[in-house]
Amino acid sequence: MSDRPQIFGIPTSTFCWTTRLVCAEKGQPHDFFEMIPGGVLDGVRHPFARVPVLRYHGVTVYESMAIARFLDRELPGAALQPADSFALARMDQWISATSDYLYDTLIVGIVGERLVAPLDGREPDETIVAEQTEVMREQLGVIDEILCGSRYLAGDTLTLADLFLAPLIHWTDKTPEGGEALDLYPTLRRWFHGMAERDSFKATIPLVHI
Ligand SMILES: N[C@@H](CCC(=O)N[C@@H](CS)C(=O)NCC(=O)O)C(=O)O
Repeated sequence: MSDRPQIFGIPTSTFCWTTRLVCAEKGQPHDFFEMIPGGVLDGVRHPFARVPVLRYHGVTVYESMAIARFLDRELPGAALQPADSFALARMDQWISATSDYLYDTLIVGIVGERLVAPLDGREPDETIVAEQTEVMREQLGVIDEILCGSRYLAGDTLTLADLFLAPLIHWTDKTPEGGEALDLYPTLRRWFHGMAERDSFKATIPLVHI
């Protein structure tokens, strides 16, 4: 039985990437196995046909927030969850907002139409792109305002919340609409630049060129 965290999923998935970032931030090696949503690999499956799934010491955990929190507690290395209850609530708040609202807009709406649709052999739906661009600008503005007041999303220390958001911004920046929207918010851009410069980010960045 492996004593390293084993993560099953797809490299481009932001949720999978976050769980890998947690391992890298803790300075702990992990093994990544490509498994499509709905797949079964080496006995590992997600009962709701999603990814990622973590297997560690023979136990499986799914849902990226559960995985991220578990890995942070379980692995040695600097804590990625604040001890202070208010800061912890802020972290949870931004993980939730990122995984729900921002994911729907940036990844499903913008990246899904601009980057994924052509790979699937279909034309981007320009109505969706136009609608979601408006929403994206508003949402990124909210994040920018937060980052004007603190270095990271939940205060002046890096937390899991930053590791949930950074992969979304990476893919968004690869679209024309996303790049333009990010240019409106220099503080958010600066935060992302800092995230992209981290060793953890460089070690886990998906090796695909879109
Ligand atoms: N709430 C889940 C969401 C995971 C999720 O939606 N993963 C995507 C990949 S980024 C997926 O498996 N999509 C497959 C589908 O929607 O059928 C988590 O946080 O792990």
